[in-house]
Amino acid sequence: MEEKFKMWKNFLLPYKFALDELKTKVNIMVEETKYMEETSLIEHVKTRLKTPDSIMTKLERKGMKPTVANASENLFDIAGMRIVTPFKSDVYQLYNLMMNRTDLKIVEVKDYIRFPKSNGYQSLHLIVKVPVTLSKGIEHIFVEVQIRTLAMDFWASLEHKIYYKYEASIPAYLEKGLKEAADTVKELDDKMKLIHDEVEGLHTSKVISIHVKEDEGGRKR
Ligand code: 0O2
Repeated sequence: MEEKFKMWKNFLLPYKFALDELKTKVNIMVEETKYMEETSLIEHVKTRLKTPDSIMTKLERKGMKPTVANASENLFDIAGMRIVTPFKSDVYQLYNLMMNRTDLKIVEVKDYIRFPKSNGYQSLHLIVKVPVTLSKGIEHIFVEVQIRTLAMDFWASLEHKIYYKYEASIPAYLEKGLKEAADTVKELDDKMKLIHDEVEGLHTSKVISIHVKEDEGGRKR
């Protein structure tokens, strides 16, 4: 038993390092954007490693033997990162920044924002290959990255709770409520972005109007 525990712990170590590496890269992208555009692309970032138990359960669900080799070859969400952004445009800006990096390789994209799931779930899912330098050499580790807005995240957390409470068979009236809430999330995201852009625009015109007054030497006062 002890031996098995050690084997899984050893297997999971590079996945933890991949999350550490990716966190640093995301921080750099966010800090740089903050410096250049005076805007913050993220609200918060969370990471998680699947436990050996949940890895084994997932492999068995997929009809595979719960071995380390099968996990390594067939599971791409052992390491997971969730990035929560203020606005939908930030999701795609982050995606572009990640795509343009030579030290990351995006191998799969599932855009549940453009194409939401039938229950209303929205999020951008990426499988990213992250290089990790170990004493034995470089390993490329898969990390599942979910990027979504605060509003999408709020919806997904509630849906997740309901899904587990009802063991995947959610009553129809709750399903309908969740679908309606998902539509509201979409509207809210669009409206908040409009208001935000409006405020940014107002801010700019205010600065211009002060500048004009100064240029006119106060004649119109
Ligand atoms: P956890 O505990 O969050 O990790 P896969 O199951 O990965 O082989 P799938 O289902 O095609 O294949 O993957 P997909 O669509 O990329 O979704 C994987 C993860 O996205 C899920 O992981 C959830 O975290 C999230 N997700 C997907 N659909 C929904 C949804 O309808 N509602 C919510 N709340 N989250 C969703 P896990 O492993 O299910 O759970």
